[in-house]
Amino acid sequence: MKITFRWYGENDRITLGKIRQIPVVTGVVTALYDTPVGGVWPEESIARLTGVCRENGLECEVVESLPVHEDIKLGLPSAAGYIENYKENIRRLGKYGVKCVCYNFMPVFDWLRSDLNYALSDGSSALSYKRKDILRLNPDRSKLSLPGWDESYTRDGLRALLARYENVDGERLWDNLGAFLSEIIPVAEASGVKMAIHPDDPPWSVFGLPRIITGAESVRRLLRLAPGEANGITFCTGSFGATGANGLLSRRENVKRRNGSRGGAITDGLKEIADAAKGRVHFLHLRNIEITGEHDFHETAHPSECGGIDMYAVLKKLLDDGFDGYVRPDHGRMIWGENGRPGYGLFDRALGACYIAGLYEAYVKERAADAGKKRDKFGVRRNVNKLINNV
Ligand code: DNO
Repeated sequence: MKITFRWYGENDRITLGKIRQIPVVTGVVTALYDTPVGGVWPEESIARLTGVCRENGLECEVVESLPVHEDIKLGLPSAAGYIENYKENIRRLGKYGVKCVCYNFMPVFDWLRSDLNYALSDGSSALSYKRKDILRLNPDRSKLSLPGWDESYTRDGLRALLARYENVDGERLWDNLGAFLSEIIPVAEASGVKMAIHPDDPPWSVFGLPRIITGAESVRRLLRLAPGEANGITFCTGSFGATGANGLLSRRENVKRRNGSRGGAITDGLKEIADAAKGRVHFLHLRNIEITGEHDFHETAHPSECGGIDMYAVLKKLLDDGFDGYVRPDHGRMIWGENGRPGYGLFDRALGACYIAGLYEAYVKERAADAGKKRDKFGVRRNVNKLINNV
């Protein structure tokens, strides 16, 4: 498992020099931000991007995100050309050493929150989602500028796009995803690139648009759409966890359970997703959240005690199942007066990276100790028997 950190390219205030000083991080997760969605990423830009990371002592093996053009999600005739471009991007990225590509299939919007500065009791702030505040927004009319959105939409452009989705329900979206995957997965396989779809965030329909990557059943269906190891997922704890349907516990219940006789436990819902995705989790986003109501939650610091997700239990389950991909601390809070890109400040994410490294070290050492014990129990005895028999 490799611990990585998201970097927004050369305009990111958080420089590679700073990221490099986070003791456990070996690589960055990045993208090109100046090519319009649907275009082909210039090879010189990819070479420069991966080169500058390496010069700074960091690997550049994960691209997040390689956005999917809306025409592909809509299944329009123009999708064919955009799919060709997408394939070319995968080939080019593979050529420059990228091994994992994170993307999503959410119509129009990427992740969505109602408040980017939700105050936590310790004086820090985090991202939050309140259903009633979202329902009050009309993306068509209100002046919304959220970081998950493509800022290049004009109000009219957005209105026209939303209108196009009126004919696209969940099933149509699945068909369009299937058509996309059957084209790109073979190219990814041939290019040594693993495709890791990001779950919908939050995992329910917003503004009447369908959202389909929401839980275990969706993962099973996704994997059926295209054979091949390259067809996999980003296991995002905060996205999958945001719905009670995936069995997230409240923080209080979670702490009780951890302190109880059974010790840390992965919830049944997250376990089912992990089981469904076994062998196909290529990327892991560790983010903790607290559910405060039906379709209401806010993000928290990464450690298990701070939110509803038992991070150790999730990581252990994935590692026990053979996960050996990339992990990154996902959204952090704003702490120590930092004023940065929502969810993507330096300080709290750096704390998150070290926390993940701590969990991982404990896991690896526990495993080694267990293996040692087993050796003593069987290996040593067998050797002794052999010695005795030889005498
Ligand atoms: C949020 C991220 C997502 C993710 C995209 C991948 O912070 O996890 O925006 O990058 O959905 O396509």
